[in-house]
Amino acid sequence: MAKINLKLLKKEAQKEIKKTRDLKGLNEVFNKYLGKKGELSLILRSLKKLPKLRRAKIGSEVNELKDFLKIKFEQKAEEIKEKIKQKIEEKEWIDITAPGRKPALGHLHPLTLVKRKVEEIFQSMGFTVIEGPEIETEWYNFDALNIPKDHPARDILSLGKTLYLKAGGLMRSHTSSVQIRYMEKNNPPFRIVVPGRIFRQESTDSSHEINFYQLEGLMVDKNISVANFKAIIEEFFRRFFGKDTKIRLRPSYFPFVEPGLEVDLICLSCQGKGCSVCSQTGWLEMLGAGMVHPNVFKSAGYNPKFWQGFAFGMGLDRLTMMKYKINDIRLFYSGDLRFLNQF
Ligand code: FA5
Repeated sequence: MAKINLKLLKKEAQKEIKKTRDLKGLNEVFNKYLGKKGELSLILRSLKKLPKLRRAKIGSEVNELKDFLKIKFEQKAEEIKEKIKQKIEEKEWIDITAPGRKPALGHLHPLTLVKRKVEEIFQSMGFTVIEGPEIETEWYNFDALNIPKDHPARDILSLGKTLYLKAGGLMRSHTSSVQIRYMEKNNPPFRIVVPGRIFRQESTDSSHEINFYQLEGLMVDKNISVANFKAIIEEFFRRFFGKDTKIRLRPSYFPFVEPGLEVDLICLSCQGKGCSVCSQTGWLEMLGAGMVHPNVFKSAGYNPKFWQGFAFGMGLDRLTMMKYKINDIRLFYSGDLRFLNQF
C-alpha cells in the first residue's frame, strides 16, 4: 500500500516541480513534500507502527525518494535562477550596431552669422572691432554727438524714441555713442567698426524692432573724403553679397556729420525694377553716414583742423533680411524654431 503511495507521490511531486515558474512557488512545493510537516515526513513518522523489517524497507524507500526529490528541487531552482539571469541580461543588452541617437545641437542665430561675416570683411580692410556699453549717459549718446538738448530724439515724453532709466542714464539709441568713447582714449589715424545692440521706443512692424543691431564705422585720418567712404562701402557690399551690387548716396541729415548722407542698396529681390520688398522704388535704405562733424571731434578732444573722417551706422537686422530674403524683422526675436532651424 505504502509502495503504491510512494510511486504516486513521486509522480505528483515531479509534475508540480515541473509546473513551477518561480522560486517562491518552488519553495511551496518543497514544503508540501519535504518540509517538516510535508508528506514524506508524515509517512516516515507513521512507520513506527509497522513491524521492524517492513519499517526498514519502506523507510529506506522513503529516504531514497527524499534524496531523489531534493535533487529535482535543486535542478529546478538552478533552472529558474538561470532564467532570471537571462532576463536581466536581455534588459541590459546593448546593441552596439544600432544607429546613435543624435543630440539636438544648437547653432548660430542668423544675426550672429551676419555680424561675424561683416566683422570679418571690415577686418580684412584694416578695421578693428570695438565694443561699447548698452547703458549710456546722455553725454555719449547725445551731447558729445552734437545733438542739441531740444532734439526730438531726446524727448522724454511720447515723441522721443529713447528709453530712459529711472536710476539715471539711458539705453543707447545708436552705436554712435562708441565713437566718442573710442576717440577719447585713442589717437588717430584709426579705423574701427562697432557692432552692438541698441534700443528704441518704436511701434514694431516688418522692418522696425524695439531692440536691434547696428554696426557703427569710423575712419579718421588726415585726408579722408566721401570718396574713401564710397569705395569702402561698395567693396563691403560686393564681398558681403558675393557679387557686384549697386549703391547710391543720398543727402541726409544727422547732427553728428556734415555733410550727412544715406546709402541705398539696389533691391536684390528685383534688381532695381521695383517690387514689394523695396516698396516699388528699386532701392533699400541700409545705412546713415557722413563726414564727422567738427563739433564731434571737439567733444572727443581732437583738433578738427587736423583731422577728417567718415562715420556710418548700418542696421544689421535689415542687412540680414536682405541676405536671406526674410520679410519680417520680428522673426529674429520670436524664438520660433521653424524659422531658426532654416539657418
Ligand atoms: C542712426 O542710428 C545713426 N546713428 C547712423 C549714423 C551713424 C549716421 C554715423 C551718420 C553717421 P538711423 O536711425 O537712421 O541712424 O539708423 C541707422 C540704421 O539702423 C537704419 O538705416 C536702419 O538700417 C536701422 N534701423 C533704424 N531703426 C530701426 C528699427 N527700429 N529696427 C531695425 N532697424 C532699424
